[in-house]
Amino acid sequence: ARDILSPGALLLRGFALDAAPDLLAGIAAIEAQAPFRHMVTPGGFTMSVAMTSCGALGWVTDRRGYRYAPHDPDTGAPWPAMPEAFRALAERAAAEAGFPGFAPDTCLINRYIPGAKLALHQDKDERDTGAPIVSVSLGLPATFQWGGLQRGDTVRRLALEHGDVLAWGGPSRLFHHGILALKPGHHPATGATRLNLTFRRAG
Ligand code: MD5
Ligand code: FE
Repeated sequence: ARDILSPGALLLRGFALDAAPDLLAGIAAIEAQAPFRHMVTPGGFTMSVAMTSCGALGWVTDRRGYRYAPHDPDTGAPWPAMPEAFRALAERAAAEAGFPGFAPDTCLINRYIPGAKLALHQDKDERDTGAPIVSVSLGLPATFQWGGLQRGDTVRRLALEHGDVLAWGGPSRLFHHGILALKPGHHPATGATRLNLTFRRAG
């Protein structure tokens, strides 16, 4: 199924189901090189979501701010390469949503345990916001919130499940969004966690 959420924003239910085992194997290999960590925001809060990255760049935050960096600050090593299965899925999803030729240079991997959440925010650390963002949900379901360009715009809620893919581009690219606190549960593919892959063109 293919639902248009707003201009340029598409929900592809189950689009990543076939690729999910390969994606999970890829995450296991990446986390062996670049472990999940809880980063600190510029305001001094430790994030409840654990993160790591692959690709030429990785998203990082610390007291100095949010940015993309070519090296993992925890190890000093370059981020692990983006697996071909990741890149191919993101390109296919973007094309399906009307953004052919998407060439992500980073994939942020978010890991949620029960209670973990991501407050309403905009993704605006990327150099070129003309490129779309592709997001893949794996494991436990979550409630996604999405609003509009303004912080005060009406916020809608959407249940995201294992294998669901969202593509955000065009006028929706800078919409506010967040994830409500994860509810406890068990998923056969990921156990007690939710994993999210976010593909971006950051550099
Ligand atoms: C997640 N991650 O489920 C979400 C999925 C992040 C983040 O938000 O920044 O790591 S990304 C969903 C997204 C991306 C870009 C635009 C919009 C939503 N949007 O306009 O709603 O861990
Ligand atoms: Fe975001």
